[in-house]
Amino acid sequence: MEYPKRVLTIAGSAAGGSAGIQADLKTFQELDAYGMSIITAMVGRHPKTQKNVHLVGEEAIEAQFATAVHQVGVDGLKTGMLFTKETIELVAGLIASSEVETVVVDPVMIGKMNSKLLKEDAMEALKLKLIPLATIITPNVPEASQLLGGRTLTTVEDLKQAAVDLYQLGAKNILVKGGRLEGPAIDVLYDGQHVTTFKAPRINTIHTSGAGCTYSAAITAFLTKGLEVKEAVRFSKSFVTTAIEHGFSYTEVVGPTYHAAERKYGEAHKIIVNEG
Ligand code: PXL
Repeated sequence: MEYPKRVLTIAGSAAGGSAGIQADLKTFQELDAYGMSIITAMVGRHPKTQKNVHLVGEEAIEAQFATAVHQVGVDGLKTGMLFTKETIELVAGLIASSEVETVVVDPVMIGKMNSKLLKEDAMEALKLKLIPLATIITPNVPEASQLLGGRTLTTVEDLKQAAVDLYQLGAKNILVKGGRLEGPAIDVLYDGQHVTTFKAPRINTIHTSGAGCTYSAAITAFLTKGLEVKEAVRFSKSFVTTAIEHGFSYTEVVGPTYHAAERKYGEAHKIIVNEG
């Protein structure tokens, strides 16, 4: 039997199950990858203190890394919410000292409910230590804007320029996701030579919690299976678009995307790919 590829997420636990580690593992499972996790922080609001982010210490992160990377072995990994400068530096050092080649960095900064997922003083470490190790980074519009010092991004042309400029940070591929602009959901990929756009229809829903986590987890799984970057992005955008289309909520607030949607309904969204 051929074993599934081993994929690792290094991210925050989202107690509600829609985002972070939980979204990543559900995505890995749907795409037949063997999911592993390193929890860097736990997100869950305490009813009395209102504290929302609970950190995991350095030793625990190192221990999880040793188990996943040195004991089981990792074919590809992604990073999500790392929250502090110290965690970013630790994780970047661990990745750099490993032989893992497929590294997807989702530069998570702000959640859908406006929760803060990265401390302000962590931005430099993200740019200087972690992003240069990446096969691909996957910022959304606010994240790309922050990485570019607060630049306003409103059109697809702006996203193309942003992708080209972010390439200077040292990642091999830049995917700027345009889901937060108006009109169709157009994402822009720059690989150092060519700009490619990926277009999906806009889906009229508020239930998109964890969509970014799901997208980058899918990219990690597809890259680890050996797909070229463009193909991995195309398949992943299709997967996340179908998951968004079937998003739902158990509560009155923003709910999860439905990770099982593509499998359950046998649908895959057609993504329109254009060069230049
Ligand atoms: O969707 C961004 C995100 C990532 N990681 C964790 C989160 C969230 C959003 O809430 O909680 C742990």
